[in-house]
Amino acid sequence: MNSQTIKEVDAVVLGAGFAGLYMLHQLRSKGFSTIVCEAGDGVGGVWYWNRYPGARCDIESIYYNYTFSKELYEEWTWTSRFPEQAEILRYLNYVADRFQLRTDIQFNTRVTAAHFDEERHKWIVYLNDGQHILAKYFITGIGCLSAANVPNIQGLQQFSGNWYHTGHWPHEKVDFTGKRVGIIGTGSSGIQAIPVIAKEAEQLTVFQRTPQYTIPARNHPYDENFITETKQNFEALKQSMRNSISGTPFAQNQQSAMEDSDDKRMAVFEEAWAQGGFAFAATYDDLLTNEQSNEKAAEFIRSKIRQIVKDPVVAEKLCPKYMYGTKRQVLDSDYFEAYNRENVVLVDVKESPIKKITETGIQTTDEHYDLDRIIFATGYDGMTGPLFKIDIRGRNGETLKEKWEDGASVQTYLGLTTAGFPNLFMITGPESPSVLVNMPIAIEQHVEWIAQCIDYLREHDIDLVEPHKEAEEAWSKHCREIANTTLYVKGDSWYTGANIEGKPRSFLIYLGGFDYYTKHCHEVAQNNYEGFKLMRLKSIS
Ligand code: NA7
Repeated sequence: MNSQTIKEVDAVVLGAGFAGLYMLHQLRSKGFSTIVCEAGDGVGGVWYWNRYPGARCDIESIYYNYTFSKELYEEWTWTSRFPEQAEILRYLNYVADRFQLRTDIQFNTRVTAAHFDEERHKWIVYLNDGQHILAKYFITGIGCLSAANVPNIQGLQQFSGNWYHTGHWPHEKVDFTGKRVGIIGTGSSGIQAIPVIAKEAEQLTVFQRTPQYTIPARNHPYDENFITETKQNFEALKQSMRNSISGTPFAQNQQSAMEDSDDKRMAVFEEAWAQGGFAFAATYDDLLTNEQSNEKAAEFIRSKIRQIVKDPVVAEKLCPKYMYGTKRQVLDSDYFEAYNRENVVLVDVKESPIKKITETGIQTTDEHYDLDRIIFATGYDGMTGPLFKIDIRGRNGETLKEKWEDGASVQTYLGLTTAGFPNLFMITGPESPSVLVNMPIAIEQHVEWIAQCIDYLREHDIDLVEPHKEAEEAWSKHCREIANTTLYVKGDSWYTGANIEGKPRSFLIYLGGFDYYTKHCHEVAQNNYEGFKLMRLKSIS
């Protein structure tokens, strides 16, 4: 490539979301020169891009934040149980200012490629302006759900109205007043947006391919005493989250759903439903391993949908028939209630598929729907998608995409590194547990491990780190073996890649528990980075 070196640093980090900001803070505090490249013009990552109406986090705010700084935890006060996008974005901006991170973030900078130069033993990180940065370490903090999926539906270019993807929402407010709006997709994003847009739009048509098991979030403002007590309890909270199975302080009930009588189980489900949030998922420990238990949970939620939705035909279309939890659990605020409004129409696109988009709306096999606006809440090419968007090449010019055969045979060691790509680290990479863990807590663990590793390399005069092939084969095998004992692998979701046409099916999340994962990563480090090749340049050349 004809490109100029504009800088040489110890590390280039991709993305200024939760991962990139903390990675920068950690590396800088250890004295490593670091540049964060961020495509947007501000910090926030997923919370910078996802500005659709109703966007909020579905992990409780007092848990969904950094824990590395007690002072930071005490300074910041969340207003409600489930924080809205704008509040999380304010928090991340506060963090960036509080730790003076902006000076080392290069905004409006998209990394197009990163090639490992085997002569210089450096990463050449190519930017969208044609220039490049040289770095010893290349660290991705680009999230697992950042490569938007806009389905290839014939005719989109002809549509005369505006269209949007929830993950690339305009920064200015989109006004739906008096508009006929169509929304495709009923995952977390669609389910959050639908009740909000329904209140504003003249008409909202929901194009549903697969219904969802969604649980009421039961969001509410926090009261002052609760916040004070939580802050006073910071150290215990931090430890319980960092040593937990899911990065939250909740204990999982250790019992099978089949051990309780029907009445008792109903009472347990009712209580969790009333409590809202992820309490439902924690009611029994075998909802995702035992099909009978799973069906009990599924039928409970279906019964709730039938109670809430007044039109029985619509209610039936909204009732999922696949196994509960094999798609990511969704939390909602008055989602099913929205279908009782006169201006909301549900179209089942499995029954009558979308044929094309026309100049004036969406044509299904049965009917044409006149629309002024179309929203794609169609999700993401998860896990591998963001990495494959960048031309990442390791030894012998091999791309990550080639090595992983387009995602059919992903191999990593600890979900953090991969053989053939020295000094590359992935925060929340495939085969790490992070997407099923409270993300900021998972990110802190990854970031601290990577920073300690880099520090160790400097201390021991080591230039390159790369996993042994056998170590990564064993890790990938271990990940798959655990996944295969669960029902997750049977579902069609972004977890398995089934949501993307033509994507090879594979389950790329470590399910052995965040606590075990953390302990294992720690032991690897304690054992002088067991499973890794640690190389000195003088012994290479
Ligand atoms: P999700 O959860 O992947 O949901 C995407 C939705 O879009 C889902 O209902 C899909 O149906 C639907 N979809 C995707 N492609 C199409 C086409 N071609 N036609 C019709 N419908 C389609 O993405 P979200 O953005 O909602 O949530 C992502 C994550 O963000 C979520 O898991 C949380 O972690 C937060 P399908 O189910 O594939 O049949």
